[in-house]
Amino acid sequence: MGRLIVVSNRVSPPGDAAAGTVGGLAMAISAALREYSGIWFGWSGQTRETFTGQLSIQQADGVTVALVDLEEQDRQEYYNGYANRTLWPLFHYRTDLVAYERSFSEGYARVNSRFAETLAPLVQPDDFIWVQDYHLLPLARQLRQRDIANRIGFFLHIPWPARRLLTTLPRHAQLVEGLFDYDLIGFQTHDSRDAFADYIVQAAGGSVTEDGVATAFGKRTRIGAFPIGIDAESFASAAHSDAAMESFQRARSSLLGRKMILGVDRLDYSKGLEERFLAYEQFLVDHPDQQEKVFLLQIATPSRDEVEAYQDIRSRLESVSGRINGAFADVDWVPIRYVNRGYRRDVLAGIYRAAHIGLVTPLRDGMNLVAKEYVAAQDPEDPGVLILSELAGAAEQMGEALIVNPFSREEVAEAIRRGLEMPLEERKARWDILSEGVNRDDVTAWRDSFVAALQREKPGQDADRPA
Ligand code: GDG
Repeated sequence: MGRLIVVSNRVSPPGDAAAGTVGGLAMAISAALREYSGIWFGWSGQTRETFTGQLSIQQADGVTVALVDLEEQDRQEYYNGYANRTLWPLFHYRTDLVAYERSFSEGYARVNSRFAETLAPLVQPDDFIWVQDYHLLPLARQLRQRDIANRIGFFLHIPWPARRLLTTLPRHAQLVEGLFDYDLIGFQTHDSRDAFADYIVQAAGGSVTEDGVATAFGKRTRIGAFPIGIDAESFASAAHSDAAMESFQRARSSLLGRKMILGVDRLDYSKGLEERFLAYEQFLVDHPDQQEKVFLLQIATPSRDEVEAYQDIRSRLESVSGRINGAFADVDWVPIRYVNRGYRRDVLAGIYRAAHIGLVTPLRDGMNLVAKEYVAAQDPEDPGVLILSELAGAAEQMGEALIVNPFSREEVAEAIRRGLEMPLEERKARWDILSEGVNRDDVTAWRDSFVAALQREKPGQDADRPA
């Protein structure tokens, strides 16, 4: 079998993952590359005056990392522009935040072409290529134009939007047609897969078979749901590390008999943080006897802060949490501890374990790995309760959580009450099932099922063959 070449916008070398400072996607990719000796290709995060296509190559843990610098205009138009101001809000159902600027789509096309131009000379005939996420939807097309006939798969980490939303995007058909140059397109959920199929049938006049062969634009590809998981084994060992024990003790001793509700998110409007704060406020109003007996610890790590919508949500959250704290706090109790910093992975695992409730209420989310990490970190003899949004991809797999509509303050407030009162026996019964799923459907299962499905496809042929 050939090498695996993973392509993603940003690259986190395995060394960083071991240091415990990277997010869910990076952990997943490191795990995939540990298995197959391969190359991880992506943007260095650096810019220079003019694009040279020069690669910086490093070796780490059997993985070759190949990084390319972009131009400042690329960062603005491709990364801050089309990726994070057009596609991200649209695919998360925030049409009110979508910016359609011609320079953004030009920058997006340019960077995908630059990625292909730089990557193509590295590709050997037996390699298979796995492209990650919404930054690189047109990359296969760009590679095919450079005569790369290898198997190429694509995995979308975020939701695929409903047809009526996608059709608001200028040149949506061109974007979707480009995807047919992949041999396999993976989604997080059946829901996303079905939304894609609906577009193919209703908007593109194509067809999709039961087993996922999609035909349209005179081409065919295969689609499927491949729900991503966490690296359950390494997370379990992080949860038993000295650092985790220490952060667990520190969090628990700060409780003073109170119960802790925990949120952990990138600071992003898709995560529903404002709605979460308001639902928690509703809980305090509905249950005055619970005031001073609980608190909400919200860890929100700043993200994409060059984009205005992210600056806005940050200041809104400061103001809403400040208002709630001002209204409810007492000399020795603050209802919301709102923290804008990141923690090491092992420290985070200890904090998860100390929380009586994991509150995961995104308004839209491809999967949501925090829900899975929260489950993985619990004490089996005294597990906490997961409250999970029905609009997170994870809800398709985690039906034993308390599933809520994140837009309903009443529902979330009621789930908090239920979670706080849930008897040990019920907590254990729910957790047993959740934990089994998190361990079984982990990142290894995700990687293996995607790679196996990609290898079943004939390299580069299905996409070219007339339908
Ligand atoms: C995208 C999709 C999909 C957060 N704070 C800290 C920290 N984190 C880690 C969490 C978790 C990861 O970041 C976040 O993953 P999510 O899945 O929740 O969300 P996105 O970043 O939006 O990821 C999402 C994912 O891709 C994978 O496909 O599930 O739907 O949007 O792992 O633990 N990690 C550390 N310190 C922090 O303070 N170390």
